[in-house]
Amino acid sequence: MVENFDEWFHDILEQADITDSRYPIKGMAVWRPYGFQIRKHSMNIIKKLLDKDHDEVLFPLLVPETELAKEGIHVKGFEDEVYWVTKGGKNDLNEHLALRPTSETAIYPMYSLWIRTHIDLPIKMYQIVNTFRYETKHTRPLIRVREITTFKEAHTAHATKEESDEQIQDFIEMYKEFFDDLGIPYLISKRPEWDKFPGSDYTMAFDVIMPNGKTLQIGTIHNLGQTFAKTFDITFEDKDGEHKYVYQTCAGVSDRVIASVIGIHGDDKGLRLPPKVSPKQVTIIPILFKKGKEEVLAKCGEIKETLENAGLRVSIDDRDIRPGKKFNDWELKGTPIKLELGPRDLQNNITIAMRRDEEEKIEIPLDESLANNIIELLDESSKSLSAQALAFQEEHVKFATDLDEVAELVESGNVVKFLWCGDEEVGHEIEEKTGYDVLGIQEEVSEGKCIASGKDAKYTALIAKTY
Ligand code: PR8
Repeated sequence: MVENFDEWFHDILEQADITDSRYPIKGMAVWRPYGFQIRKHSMNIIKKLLDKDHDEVLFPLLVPETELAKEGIHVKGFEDEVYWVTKGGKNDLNEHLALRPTSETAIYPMYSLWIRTHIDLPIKMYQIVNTFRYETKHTRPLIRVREITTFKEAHTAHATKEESDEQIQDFIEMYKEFFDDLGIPYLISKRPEWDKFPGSDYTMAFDVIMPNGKTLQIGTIHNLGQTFAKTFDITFEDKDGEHKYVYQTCAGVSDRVIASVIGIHGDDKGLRLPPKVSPKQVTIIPILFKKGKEEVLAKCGEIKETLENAGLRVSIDDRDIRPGKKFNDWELKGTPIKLELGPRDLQNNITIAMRRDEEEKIEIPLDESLANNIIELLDESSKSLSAQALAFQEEHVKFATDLDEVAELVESGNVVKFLWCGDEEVGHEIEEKTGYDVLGIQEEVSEGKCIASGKDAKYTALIAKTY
């Protein structure tokens, strides 16, 4: 799988019924029922986190050209990626309408109308919508798509710069909680100047290391300063009676989160889903013979009901096919726990549990402790997936002291930490010489020399092959 991760990833999406890329538009795929469920459960986690202090809203998909064009730096960043609606039926439209590549230019003109005084602040809103980007780099399902079907975008406005910086920290904590729930480890860094969000003051990013060593940016948080406030005239009357521009932030995650769940936890047999997002957490597989068939199925039904009453998502695979085939299918689909029940188990009043994350078979008594035992197994399985993923990340971040060593380590599947003076030209030089991307800076340092310029180092930074 590691040797050929891209192929594995492509195949598993089709085999496990996640998406179907045969839809006849490049970069746009269909969510199939199993994938849709994973997507739904993942979205529910982030929604729950946002609902604590954000309001959910829904803006139109189309953005007038005049609004999109208003913020010069922003539009420059997106101009090659925008899809345009230019006709309504047979009529040419007077004003071209953009399919939102992201919604700053749709939302902020409305913020300008809604925000009047300091009492209206802070304003914190989010929406989960589809956005469109005419990506010119190689498209890949979930990873780089042209219709981002699951774009969670949060947009906040504050009275002071300090509050906006605090909001960035709040988003970082929120994303940590989100990714922790999915068992996804991450590297957080501040993007270099040349890679920050168009129009922002600074960008904080979450990257994950995929099994082939390439990193995937799975979430970004941007401090927009007052740039958009000035463009869209978003002002408020402060306590002192003065009219001031707001400070803004925005933060986004996308379908890529699902890609990372699939890629990071999967193995040669298929998916290994964290219980929190798995469509079913327990799949019961009856072992049926002619004799005793009814009793076994009846007991499976009872188990299902008991577990569902305990809040779990459970299914019985009663298809008329060999049990071996069912086991393989559910290994492929990554159900966290399989429960096997045959006539002999029924006699002994037990069921055999198998966790997807390990080979061992465990006998579970069919008594009042059943639900608790299963919940405990799910919990262990969730922790073990997280621990394995974290161990992988820890093994794959290495420190290098010269550019040759950087190349050696990146080529063998690592992300590399190095000392950097922080100068932009030196950063570009490092990227040009190595052919990799500087992800961003992590900590400030007071000792050591820059890997490329030999000047005093200011930061530790990360460099990697990226998606
Ligand atoms: C913003 N505005 O837009 P961002 N396919 C899949 N995922 C993608 C793609 C793509 N083509 N492009 C980006 N992403 C801000 C924040 C509102 C919200 C994912 O930020 O352009 C990446 O994981 O950085 C990225 O981190 C996230 O969307 C947000 O996009």
